[in-house]
Amino acid sequence: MKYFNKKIECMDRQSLKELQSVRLVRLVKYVYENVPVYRAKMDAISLKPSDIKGIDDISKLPFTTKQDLRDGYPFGLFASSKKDIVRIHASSGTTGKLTVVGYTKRDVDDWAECCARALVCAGMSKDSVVHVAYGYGLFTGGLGLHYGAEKLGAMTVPASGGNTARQILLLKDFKADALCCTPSYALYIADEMEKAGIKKEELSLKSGLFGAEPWSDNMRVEIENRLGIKAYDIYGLSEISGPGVAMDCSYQDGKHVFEDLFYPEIVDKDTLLPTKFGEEGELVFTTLNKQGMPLIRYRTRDICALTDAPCRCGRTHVRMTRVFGRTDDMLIIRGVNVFPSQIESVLMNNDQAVAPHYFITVDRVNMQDTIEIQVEVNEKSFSDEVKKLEALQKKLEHDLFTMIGISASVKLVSPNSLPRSEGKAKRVVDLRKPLQ
Ligand code: DLL
Repeated sequence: MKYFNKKIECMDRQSLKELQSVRLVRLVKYVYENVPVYRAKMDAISLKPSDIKGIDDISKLPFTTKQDLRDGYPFGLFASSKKDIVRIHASSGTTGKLTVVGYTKRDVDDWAECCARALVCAGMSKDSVVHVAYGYGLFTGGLGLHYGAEKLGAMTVPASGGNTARQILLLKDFKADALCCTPSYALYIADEMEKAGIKKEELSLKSGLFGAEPWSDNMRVEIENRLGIKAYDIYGLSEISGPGVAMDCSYQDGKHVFEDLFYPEIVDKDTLLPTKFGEEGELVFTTLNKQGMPLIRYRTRDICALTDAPCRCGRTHVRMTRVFGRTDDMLIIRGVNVFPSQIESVLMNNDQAVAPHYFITVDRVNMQDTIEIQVEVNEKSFSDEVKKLEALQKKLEHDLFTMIGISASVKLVSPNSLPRSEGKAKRVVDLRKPLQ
């Protein structure tokens, strides 16, 4: 069995706990002194940094939420001064405002280490060719795995997303060993290869590091068969760092959470009380070593369970199950995080033509997510000629793509044709089968 950092990844649980304790005590003092939001939250419950003596005290600390990040937009939760921040990433917020994350040099390095560990979990080494087809930019997928692959010493191909014909050409000609992208894009690549008459044997791929969206074991089997590879599940979120918070090992029986850096808890999704290993609930993380924007008990909204059962791979870090769902209304469409409120605000930018009544249908066709948005036009636009209505539809589709990054199909419907509800409006239906 190969590891990137055996000492840490296979550390005995007692030593790991001691390391986590030292880091947590240091972290709490650091945020109390440097982040007014944390100081205020702790003062409000009369909690002093000295009350936190070790990792077992973690549940005394208040939670942090996406709302806190939104309130502090853009840099309110940063603990380092701007001169020490070397990188910014961001992901969707609930109302179009981005959730911004800042990294110091050490943060970038720790994150690269996590992605290097993840690549080794997927059988990669410094002799490998790693093709990164996650998007580069504010999204953490591309640059995260890129830095990890470079840290490992692998030959790194920064393909980024899109232009699938070229991706296939590069995969083939550069003899990539690993493909990093969303699972849905991996299937799309397989489809395009089939259409172009390219056989999986013509590629040299051995592994895939797939994540950024929920996927199932059925999908894993499909990808593995169609691309002739082993498909690994990689988990992460920008707020905590990016990809590489947790990663499948070769036994593919839960993702090891890199616990020396990210302390995971599962809390009951209603009471928010800590649960026991094996119980399902909301995943909460504390970043134990971050400087730029450390987070204390950050509520991910992802539902899953943790296990501390020993793993045959020798890694001692706990494992998380697949993500079963979310506690908020965030949708993930082909890897892109979308809140219905963002869609609404794009539609309402065109309120001279459309009414504030819409209905979103998410589905999965041939393993690809689809999203259709029905929106009522107002009386005035309804009487417009067809050409004008077609132009409006195209404009809305274009706006949704440029502002949220999703290819949605917009269907204009007549005024008063969508169902009205008396209580809370139901505006989204997700027909994708629950993942198992
Ligand atoms: O998706 C980071 C990432 C990039 C992870 C590349 C893996 C690979 P965000 O855009 O902030 O970050 O979205 C984070 O995506 O809270 C989950 O709901 C979901 N997610 C990420 N990985 C997985 C996965 C990146 N393996 C949100 N399985 C998270 C299920 C996942 N859901």
